[in-house]
Amino acid sequence: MVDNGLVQPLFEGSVDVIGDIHGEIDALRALLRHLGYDNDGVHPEGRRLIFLGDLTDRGPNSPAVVRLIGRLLDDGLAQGVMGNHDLNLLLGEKKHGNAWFFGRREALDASGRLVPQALADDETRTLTLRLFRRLPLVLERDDLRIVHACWHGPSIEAVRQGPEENAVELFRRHQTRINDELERLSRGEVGVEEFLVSVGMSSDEAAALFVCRGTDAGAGVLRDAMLDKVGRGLVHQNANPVKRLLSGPERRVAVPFWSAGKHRHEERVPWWDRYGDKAWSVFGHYSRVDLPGEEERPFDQARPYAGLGNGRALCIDYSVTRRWQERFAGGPYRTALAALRWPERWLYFDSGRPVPLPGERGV
Ligand SMILES: [Mn+2]
Repeated sequence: MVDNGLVQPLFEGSVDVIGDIHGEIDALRALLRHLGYDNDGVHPEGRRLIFLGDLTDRGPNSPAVVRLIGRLLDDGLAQGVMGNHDLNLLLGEKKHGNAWFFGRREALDASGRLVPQALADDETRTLTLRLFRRLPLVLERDDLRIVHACWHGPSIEAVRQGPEENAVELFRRHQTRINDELERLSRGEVGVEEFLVSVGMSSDEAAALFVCRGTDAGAGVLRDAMLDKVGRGLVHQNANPVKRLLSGPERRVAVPFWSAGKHRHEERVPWWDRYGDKAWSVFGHYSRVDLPGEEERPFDQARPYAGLGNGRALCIDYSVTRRWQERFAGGPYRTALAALRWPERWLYFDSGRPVPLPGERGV
């Protein structure tokens, strides 16, 4: 097998895993200080840093985050995985929150207020893309697994086996392949069963993702559900291994809802409910903190620091991606940038408050 570098071994020894940063450089610096790292990212006990991806966008200073993390990687003091925001910039896609990269200021909500942000120049763009190209999709060792959004064995195997040397080529190959298969399905050249084999999905899984719950999912219903606009998007979301790892599985909802500026016909699947492995999986991506007026997130707000599912799937994204909103409102901050101290199993926050994981050592 060719080693494409997209699944890499995680550092041995003691590490601190840091969630999605989204350009919040002050929160990152404060968190590193609380964790005991000096300004060069050196820890007196030789601990090292792991970043969960989504390093930039929305926050005030993405260029500073890129420079700091690039230096830590150069010095062998940190590793990181790619997030969906990082991939979008590698793909050259303009998305909500990443106008800074293209040198433009941006209003992130309906108020029309421009978010104060450092904008990229050519040098920053080069540094940013160079940093993102270095990031694998997965880091792993026996006791600990690191991915941006979703640990999914079959997708990780597909990534491992890809002959591509980078995530963008791998992503595009699967995108083209899935489009071709969807065309063949729509022209009747393949049946539903054959199509599902080609995209690596069981019919039970496909029915659960593509057909609204409570609807009888016969083959004809399933076929139609994969061929309308929402369905095609969901096939890409769930069957492209790069998308699945970086933004997680999604399913169709019966009633569309309004979120982040558009009507959504799909919702995120809490994949951790079925996570049964012994190794811990640590990820970010899913904001755990609700701001006032937001739709409810799929987390038990009464147990904000608990592992999910069997307790060994741990999301450490405490919504610092929404801090720009809190800044407009004048604070205080309910969102946080968090780190998981491993193997000690304590959470640290940019506010300086450490919390032991419930039900684990130290409680
Ligand atoms: Mn994300």
